[in-house]
Amino acid sequence: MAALPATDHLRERARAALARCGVEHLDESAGGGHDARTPITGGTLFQLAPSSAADVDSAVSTARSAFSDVWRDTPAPERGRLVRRLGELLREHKSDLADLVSIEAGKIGSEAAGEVQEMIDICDFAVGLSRQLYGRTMASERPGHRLMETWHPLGVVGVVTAFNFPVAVWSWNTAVALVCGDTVVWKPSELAPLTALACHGLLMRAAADVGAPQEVHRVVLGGREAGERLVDDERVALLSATGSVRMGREVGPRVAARLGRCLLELGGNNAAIVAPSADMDLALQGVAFGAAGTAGQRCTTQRRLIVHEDVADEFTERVVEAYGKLGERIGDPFAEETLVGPLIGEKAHRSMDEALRTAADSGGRLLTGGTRRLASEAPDAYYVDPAVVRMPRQEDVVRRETFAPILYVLTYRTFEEALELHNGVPQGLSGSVFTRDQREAERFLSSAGCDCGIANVNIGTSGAEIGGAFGGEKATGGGRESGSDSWRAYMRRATNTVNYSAELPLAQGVSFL
Ligand code: UN1
Repeated sequence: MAALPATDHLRERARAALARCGVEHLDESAGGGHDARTPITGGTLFQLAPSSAADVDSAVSTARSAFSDVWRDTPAPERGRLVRRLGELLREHKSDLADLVSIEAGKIGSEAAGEVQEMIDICDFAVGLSRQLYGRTMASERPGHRLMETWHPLGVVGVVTAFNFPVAVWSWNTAVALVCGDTVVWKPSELAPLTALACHGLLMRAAADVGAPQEVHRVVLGGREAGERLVDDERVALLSATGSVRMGREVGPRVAARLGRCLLELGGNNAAIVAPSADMDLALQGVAFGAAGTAGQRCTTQRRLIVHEDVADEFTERVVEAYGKLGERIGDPFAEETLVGPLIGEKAHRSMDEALRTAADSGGRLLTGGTRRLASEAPDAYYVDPAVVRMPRQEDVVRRETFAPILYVLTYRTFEEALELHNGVPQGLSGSVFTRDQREAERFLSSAGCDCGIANVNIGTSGAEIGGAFGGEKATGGGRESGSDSWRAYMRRATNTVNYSAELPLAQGVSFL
């Protein structure tokens, strides 16, 4: 592995990018603070002061007042101007934000830039949406009556995000919530506070530029406690949380207990089926990016390959060969040739190791990868060769999501068997089939086919566009964010009946008085 950049260099690069995004001053704590680290070297960049309970409360109060005093009554197209300005600033600062994403999440340059592009795209989408928050008008059963639905802002939206898409997922929620008339309190991952401060800085600049109140958005930093305060705060009308299934199982019931709304985007355990008729070159590209891209740290990462037994040996060999080539391109995400950056940290590496051991104990055969590349100058950085493991059956370890680059290979004989394996996991985020057989493709997309929120044909499991609704079923939590009509989750619906006649007929023909 080529030499890694020094932590000092990354710190200065981060500082410069932050300053350009309007964050001149970091609230650094002299000890006892929370480390902002980079997985590139495993080194500490800054020590930041976490938000106290009082800070979280005051962020919610501020956002709540901005909501009720100004924002909910600001016309939606006017609210769209704020998001349009944010989109412009994101374009201007694309490389600054991409640098920060690489530094904090370890993404390679093109993926970091892609993540920022995803933010720009959702801003464009949300600006259009600001003139399209349509309600329906229905035919009333009564003469001289109008029946319709109107949509109204909800209130404060609490946004809790994960390290792996530190900025895109925030933007899906925030761009849409802001045009819907909500205000936002964001708790980013503890592992990615710097990207959050930069986004907040740009949004504050956008607000100043268009004359919108800056209080529409607040950031709180910290770990579990800060998140819990948002979860339990009755003033948070919608809690949108991205993270593990375990986190969702805690958050969901707590928000439900106060009858709040929840939007959950939890773990995936995504599979691609490769049928004998597939275009194998295309399938190989889709599988390599889906399984090894982002070092296996997307919710949409492909974790299982379900390949027909007639083509299993040949296709798996090609995957292993492709992984061999990737092996020469693991390392510093800022280096042009790198395709696989670091794991986020020691814990991720430990889970990967444990999963590989459990898989081996369950009859799995490691075909490639799994070894750590130790960089002598950065003993706390975790670079690994993406792994491929052939499994005799879909054992428990395969049914769990391990947030690391492990691809389990399973084989099938009939398409029904493939579907059964595909759906035979607790999670339901994304799935795909590579086939040239139209019947298989349609069957996969049918009601009895893939049971995920995202189902693709001849495209891998990851890399969704923002225009569609993003999210999954079963243990993935059921939430939908980003495009299509996901905006409805951020608004409340009122059904209105207006009587413009001189009579008062009752519905269902009821008579009274
Ligand atoms: C995530 O991993 O939480 O579809 C989000 C994708 C990206 C978003 C992933 N557009 O892979």
